[in-house]
Amino acid sequence: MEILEKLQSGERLNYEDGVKLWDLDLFDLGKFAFAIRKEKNGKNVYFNANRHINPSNLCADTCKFCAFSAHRKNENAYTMSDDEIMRIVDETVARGTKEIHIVSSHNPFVTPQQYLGIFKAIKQKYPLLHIKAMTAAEIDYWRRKWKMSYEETIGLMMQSGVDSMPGGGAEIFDEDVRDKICKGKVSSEQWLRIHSLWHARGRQSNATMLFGHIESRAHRIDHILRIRALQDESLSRANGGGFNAFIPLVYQRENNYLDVKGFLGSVEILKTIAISRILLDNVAHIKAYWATSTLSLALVAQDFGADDLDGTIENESIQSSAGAGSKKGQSKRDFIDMIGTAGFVPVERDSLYNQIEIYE
Ligand code: V47
Repeated sequence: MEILEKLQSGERLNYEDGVKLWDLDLFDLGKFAFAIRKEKNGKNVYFNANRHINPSNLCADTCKFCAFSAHRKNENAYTMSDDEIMRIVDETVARGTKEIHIVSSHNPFVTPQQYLGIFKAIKQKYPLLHIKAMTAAEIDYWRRKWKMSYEETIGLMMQSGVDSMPGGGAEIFDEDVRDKICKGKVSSEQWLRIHSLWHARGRQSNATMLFGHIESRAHRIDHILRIRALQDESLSRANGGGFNAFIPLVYQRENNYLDVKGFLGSVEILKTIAISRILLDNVAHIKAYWATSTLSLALVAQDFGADDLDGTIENESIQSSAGAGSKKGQSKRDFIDMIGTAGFVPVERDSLYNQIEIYE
């Protein structure tokens, strides 16, 4: 089989090759993906001590897959005060959290100055705490709502203490699917441009892909290859900017308007992770995000190309609103024990993949 020969030779695969990868069985894909994972990350399984904060769910946009957002007339709509946010940060820092991951809705009643003020206050109080905040979707919302250019917003984020950007808002880049699932939100081209501008400033970010809804397998290949193309461009600047990790997010089907009946099984999820590892030769890390895959499968995924589990999270609202079991996070102890039992080396990392502690 020609595709097997190409995999054996290690040559870069194109779109047609990528589509053909689906014909291989899980163990063939796993074998090649694991070899790449081993070369890039050995037997390390990375995780970090992080805390998700979602300051508001009141959203001007209506993405069909989202169970988290609420209209202003919804009795469950909430917006946290600055004091509430700081209280969460104080508590979590006292527990040893190293990264705060702040993603909010597109709330028309919170000004950019207010939102940026929170980052500034956190950074002032905790200069060593890593702030991962502002998805490309939020940055584009500020363009639509507050007429701010991407460059302006990125400059203000940097001045306010944002260290890296999360990978949210990418969904699926195919324009037809995007029109059906999140019409009006940041376009694929805009999402990629925003990350490119952030990388051009020497900064790092992540890239996600929401899969298992109405997209096809070929759409996933197209998505992954658009990430790879941008990463080529970003790495060619050699200024430290680029994607740290690719994160395939398994679609959760409860409480939303997409009306997807079936649920992806473990084999399709593992194949997607393995194919991501094989195609993304220029992205160092593949995150099996336990919140959407379950921790058990995220551990198995380490044998199929992934090398990271994300973090302890502590409290998660976006995916758990749609059915994921991530509301309360995971303990570091469980991560360490389970990674060890799976035959891997647990490595606590910081947000940029510097190793903090190796638990051997
Ligand atoms: O972009 C929304 C997704 C994302 C659902 O950068 C859903 O380290 C599944 O991007 N089922 C936001 N997913 C979260 C995100 C993220 C998460 C963890 C780590 C990082 C990182 C980024 O949540 C959105 C959207 O794709 N999402 N609804 C759902 N029903």
